Amino acid sequence: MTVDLLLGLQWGDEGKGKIVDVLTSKYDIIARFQGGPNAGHTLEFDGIKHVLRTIPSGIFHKDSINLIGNGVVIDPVVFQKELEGLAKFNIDIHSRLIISRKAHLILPTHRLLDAASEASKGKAKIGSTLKGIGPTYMDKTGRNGLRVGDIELADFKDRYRALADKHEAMINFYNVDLQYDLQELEEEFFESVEVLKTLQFIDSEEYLNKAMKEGKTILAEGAQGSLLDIDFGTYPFVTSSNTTAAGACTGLGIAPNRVKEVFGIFKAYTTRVGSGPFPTELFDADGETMSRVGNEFGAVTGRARRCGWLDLVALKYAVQVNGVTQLYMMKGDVLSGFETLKVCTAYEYKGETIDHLPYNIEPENVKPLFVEKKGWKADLTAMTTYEELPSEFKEYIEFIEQELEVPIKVISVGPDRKQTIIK
Ligand code: 2SA
Ligand code: MG
Repeated sequence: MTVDLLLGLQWGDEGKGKIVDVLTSKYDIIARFQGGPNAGHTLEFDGIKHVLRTIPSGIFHKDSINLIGNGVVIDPVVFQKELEGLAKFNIDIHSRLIISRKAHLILPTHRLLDAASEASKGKAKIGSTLKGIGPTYMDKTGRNGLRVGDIELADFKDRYRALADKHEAMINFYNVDLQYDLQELEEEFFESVEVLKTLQFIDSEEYLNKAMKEGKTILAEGAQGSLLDIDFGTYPFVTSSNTTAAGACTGLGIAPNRVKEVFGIFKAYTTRVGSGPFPTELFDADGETMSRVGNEFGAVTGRARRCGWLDLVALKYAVQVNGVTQLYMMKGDVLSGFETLKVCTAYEYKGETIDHLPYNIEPENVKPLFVEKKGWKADLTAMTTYEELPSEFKEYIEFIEQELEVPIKVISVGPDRKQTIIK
């Protein structure tokens, strides 16, 4: 059997959580392969809104197994809170959620190091979520990290101490003003580790490959977006993991030839939270409308997301790097009411017109070139079939399909599970 991938094609917050939730009934296993509690995957159903952080978005379906892969970084403290938040739903977490022993642990000092690093950068800060993501992946690649499997070792506390001491020295090195009570943070950490320990730890690569042999279906759920990929994103304003398709192979232990469909999720416009270049960003009333109507605030940090027109140059790049086979378009409903819509189809770069993403997309190097599309007035949120959609919206969709050369199979017109149109 094969694996399907679901990825965000922009700077995150495309609506991956909703789509995984909609799709899960088709899959036996939902697996997260990278990122950590920097993610905020929002799901809405039966009038309930819920934000997931580390736990895969299939957790609300009673027949699916949810797996946290080796490529994910787990903060036991945030994870415990996430479990507490799920308690009211009466989910049998212990039979539905399994965790790779090879996933790395976020220590309280990783969070502090994240804050110290950001403070030391001043205006050049990444705009990280301050969840300790960067420092944890640094320890992973630097071969210093602690993994979930280490919790089962007799000398876990010693290993913890050695790493935390090293971190303290590093925090001091940054020489920034940071107030914290490490003892308190550590007490909280070790309490949460006990909670984490009650879950099933597995060797996820073994588990998944065996499951495939047995004919089980797997959906790999990405977090953040392709333009935040550590290799292909707008470096250094990126996250610290591979958010693109290849990340699913390394983050789960799945061979590339096992991957079948790659579902690329994108918003009908563009948003970005945190620092870094954003060629189609708006600073006017149109941007404000997107922000307000789309309720564009970080699901984790509450930060206002920057908004702008759809950028097909960047999307084309993401489609290519991921090998996207089907597109899912989110939040088309937010664009209702605009007289005209702009779509960026090329950049002016060093006096030339280009249609690919250059090395440097800082505003002084890149000017977006737009085509205009006619807007529509109708409220889309109650529409349930493609036929019902206004002709201008259909033209917008078809234009994007032509430019990206990939079909748009699903159109989301609202946050609820039910507000999903299959084309
Ligand atoms: P980090 O914390 O080291 O991964 O931050 C590095 C950059 O990656 C961005 N990033 C995100 N962008 C969009 N959404 C994310 N998740 C939350 C959400 C974000 C929030 O779903 O809304 O609540 O603010 C996410 N996580 C990381 C981040 O903004 C940095 O630019
Ligand atoms: Mg999000």
